[in-house]
Amino acid sequence: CQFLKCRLSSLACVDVDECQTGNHGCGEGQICHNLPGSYRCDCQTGYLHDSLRQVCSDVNECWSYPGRLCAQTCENSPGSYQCSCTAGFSLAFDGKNCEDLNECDSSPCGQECANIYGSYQCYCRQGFYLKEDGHTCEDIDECSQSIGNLCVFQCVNVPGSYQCACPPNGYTMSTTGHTCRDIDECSTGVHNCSTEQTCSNVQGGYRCLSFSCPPYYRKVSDTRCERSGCPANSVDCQTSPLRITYYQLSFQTNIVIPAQIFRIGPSPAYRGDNIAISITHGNEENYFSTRKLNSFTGAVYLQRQVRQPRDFLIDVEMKLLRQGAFTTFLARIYVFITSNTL
Ligand SMILES: [Ca+2]
Ligand SMILES: [Ca+2]
Ligand SMILES: [Ca+2]
Repeated sequence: CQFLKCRLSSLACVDVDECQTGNHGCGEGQICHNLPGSYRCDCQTGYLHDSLRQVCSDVNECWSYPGRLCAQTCENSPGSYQCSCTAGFSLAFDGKNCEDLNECDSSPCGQECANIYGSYQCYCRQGFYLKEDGHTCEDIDECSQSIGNLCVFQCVNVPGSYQCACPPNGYTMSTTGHTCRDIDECSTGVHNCSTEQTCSNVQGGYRCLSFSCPPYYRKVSDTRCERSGCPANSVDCQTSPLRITYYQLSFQTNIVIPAQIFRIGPSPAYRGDNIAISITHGNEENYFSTRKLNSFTGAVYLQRQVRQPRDFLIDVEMKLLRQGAFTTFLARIYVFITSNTL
C-alpha cells in the first residue's frame, strides 16, 4: 500500500478517512476534506490559504473590491464583511444598498415633520417658531413682540395666536377683533335709570341724569325749566334764573388744555345786549374758567387737566343786561371726563 495507510489485515488497500478519525493536520477553522489515500485542508469561506504561514487568513473584501460590495460603507469582519449606511439612511433588504430613512415615522418633531433624502426637517405651524434645537416649537408671544400695536386696549397671548381684550364692562369687541367699542347702554336698554331719569351714554358707561325743575319752575322740554309764578313778595324768586337749561358734554382725559367746551349767549341777541357769565356751582377745584368773547357771547373752558375719569355738574350763570334790565339764565352742564385708553 502506498503511504502506509492501508490496513494490513485486509488484502486490499482501504482508504483511511483522516477527517473522520481526527488523524489529520488541519488547523482550527480549516475544513478537512478526505481524499483517496490522503486528505486536504480547505479554508472556510472568506478565508484564503496563506501558503507561507500555512494558515487560513481572513480576506478583506472591502479592500479587495472597493466600492462594489456596499453602496456606502463597507466594514470587514473575520470571514466576511458588512455594509452599513451613514446617518439618515438604512440598509436595504439586499444588505448592500442604502435607503433614505423616513425619520418622520418616529415622530421626532414637536409639530410638523418633512422627510427629505438623507435627513428630515421639522417645522412649526403658524403662530409658533422653531427653537434652536431644531425640533421643538415654541409659541410666539405676539403681544410682547409688537407692543401696543395689535390691540387697542389689551393683548392676550394664547398658544399659536393672540387675542385682544376689552375692559370687562362697558365695551364690546369690534368686528375686527382689535378695537373696543363703547356699548350704548341707553339705546340697547341695558341701563337701570328710572323713568324720571334720562339715560346718557358715555364712553365705557352711562349716566342716569335728572333734569328736574326746582319749585316755581315748570318743565317746558326734556332739558329745560322756566320760572313761573313766583310768590308776590319773594325777591329771591324774582331774581332767580328765568330759565334753567341742562346740557351734557363728554370728553376724554387726554383733551388738550385749555379747551373751550361751551358757549353761551342770548338767542336772539340784540344790539346793546351785554352779558356777564360766571360759574356759580361745581367749580370748587378750579377745573373750569369762563371768558367773555364779546358783549353777547361767553365761553366756558376746561383749564386744568383731569387725570382720572370724573363727572362734573357745573352751573354757568349768564346775566343779560338788555334795555336797562337784568335777566338771569342758568346752564346746568354735566361734564363727563372719560378714560382715553380706548
Ligand atoms: Ca430621510
Ligand atoms: Ca401666541
Ligand atoms: Ca356707554
